[in-house]
Amino acid sequence: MKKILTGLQPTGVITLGNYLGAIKQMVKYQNDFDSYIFIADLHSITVFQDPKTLRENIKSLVAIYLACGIDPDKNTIFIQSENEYHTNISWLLECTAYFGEMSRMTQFKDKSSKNANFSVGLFTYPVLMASDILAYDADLVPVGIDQKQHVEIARDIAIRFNKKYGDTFKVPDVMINDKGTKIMDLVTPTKKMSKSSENPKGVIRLLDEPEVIRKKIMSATTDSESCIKYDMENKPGISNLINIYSSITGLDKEEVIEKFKDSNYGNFKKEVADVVVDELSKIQNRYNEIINSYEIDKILDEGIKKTRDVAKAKYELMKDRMGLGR
Ligand code: AQP
Repeated sequence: MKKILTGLQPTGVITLGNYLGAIKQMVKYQNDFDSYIFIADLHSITVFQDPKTLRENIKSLVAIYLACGIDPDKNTIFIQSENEYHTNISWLLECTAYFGEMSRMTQFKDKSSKNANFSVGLFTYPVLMASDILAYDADLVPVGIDQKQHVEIARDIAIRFNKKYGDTFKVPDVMINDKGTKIMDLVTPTKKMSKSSENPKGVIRLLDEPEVIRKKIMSATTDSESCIKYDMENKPGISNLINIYSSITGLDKEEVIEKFKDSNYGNFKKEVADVVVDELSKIQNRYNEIINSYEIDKILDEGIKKTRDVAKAKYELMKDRMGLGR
């Protein structure tokens, strides 16, 4: 059975973008793959996280996975920092990765430009991500299109390592959601919707109250035309709402446009709000049932037990291939 693996950072309550870009795919494919999903807490500390909030976010993210439909019987769920072999592997891979290729990563360029004192971890983040993927010989990595570049670098690192030291890693493929959609910020639709965005009005969080979600969608930035047309360059706001509607309902963009061709922006936004609220309310109800359950620890204990042995074996193989130790 082929393996898929993905991880999300507990940098805040996850967004509609994270859900549609990554989690929904994991749910869709969990019957057909050996699926691994983790909490990328080591990645999250590449920018400062308040320790108390981080710990709360970690637990909340596990509950969100489960509430979204990630089935613990079909997925291995674990916390990245509990498996020390990810960082061990990462160092060995760092020594085969190039400064030039890391410097070209768009996420690094974006995040480092916001702060003069960014961490070295922010720069080497893609190598840790490569370790997460390569440790388990994942065949496919379901991510939003914004993370495609990082999976490509993991491929390059794997190919280079295999060439230098002999066959050690499976070369993974990226798996972008059917619609290949990047969900954009509702206020500034030229920028992606992000957990760590400064303006909360542009971001729909999975645990936002229905009324808050409605308000954010109704006030989403659009344009002065009054025609529902897909044009990401000239009509990014309306195009983003088309993408959201399409990703939630499963309709193609063309079908969405046809359905709303006679609607004005107000009516269209209301319909978008309805489908988002409907989908997220179900998740929220399940979340409230799960968040205080003892099951969470049990699931995480099982996850770490399974993944530590797998990652350790890969680390030992790498050390052997590289001539490390005795
Ligand atoms: N706007 C988006 N549209 C589609 N997919 C998205 N993803 C993130 N934003 C969008 C996908 O969600 C997964 C989560 O990735 P992450 O938590 O490791 O970090 P990220 O990509 O950096 O997500 P954020 O929300 O922007 O977090 P912060 O603000 O902390 O940097 C990935 O699969 C990503 O593609």
